[in-house]
Amino acid sequence: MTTDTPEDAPEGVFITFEGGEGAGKSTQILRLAAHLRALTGREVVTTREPGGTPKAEAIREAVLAGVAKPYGAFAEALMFSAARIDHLDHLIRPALASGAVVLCDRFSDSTRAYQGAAGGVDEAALHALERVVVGPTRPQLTIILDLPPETGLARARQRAGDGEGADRFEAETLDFHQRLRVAFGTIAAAEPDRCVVIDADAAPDAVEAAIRSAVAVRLPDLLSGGEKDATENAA
Ligand code: Z5A
Repeated sequence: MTTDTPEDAPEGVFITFEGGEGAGKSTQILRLAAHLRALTGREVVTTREPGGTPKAEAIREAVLAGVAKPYGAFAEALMFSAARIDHLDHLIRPALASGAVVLCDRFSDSTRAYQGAAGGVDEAALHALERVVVGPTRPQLTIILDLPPETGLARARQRAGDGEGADRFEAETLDFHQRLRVAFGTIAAAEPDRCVVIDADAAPDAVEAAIRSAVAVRLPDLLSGGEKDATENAA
């Protein structure tokens, strides 16, 4: 498969969303996608990890049901990586090659945080795995939605309703979720050019405005084709 951008297409843009449970990633991805479509006229693809392709969605179902848990966090990292390989090959890279904007709900930072910092897998091993799996297909921008884990877990529980049980990771201890929050903060501090941390403990409209502003500042070329007024409103 070729990854060359066709001559008449703009370069693809890869943006990932990260954060703890119930941080508002899905909500905000849909809002940003609508905004970017209206403002730029570009094709905007929304997707998620684990998942995004039929094979990766099958892995998602298994891993979130806890199938790999008895084998340990490194085995889970391998499952997420297997899903990511299919997702990259069959959705993300082709979309970027065609010039689309790809908005992805979680990506390799989630492996670093969940299986690494919170799950105890050796950082160097995960780094090597990420290098092999992701290669050069790295996000230009990563939006980290930050909020206290208690708030995010309460949101996730409320959404699920009383009838549904927690999935493999929602069922982890509060301490695990606190380590996740620290881990995402550490990733942002280590890669400030790629990452921006947004306060997600605010009303959805306020979070949306902060995200639009960050995109306008960090990816000015993405918006340069859009109307000036709309860009100013977003900032
Ligand atoms: N995982 C991993 O361990 N390693 C990896 O490499 C990868 C993933 C890629 C995926 O599950 C799990 O896989 C995840 C990490 C692990 N852990 N878990 N569980 P998932 O996709 O089902 O879960 P999630 O990524 O945490 O998504 P989520 O729980 O759906 O949260 P969200 O997308 O960030 O939030 P939301 O759906 O937009 O909002 C949640 C609820 O809050 C909903 O009712 C909204 O209406 C509400 N909401 C949203 N924003 C607000 C604000 N601002 N105020 C109030 N209420 C709000």
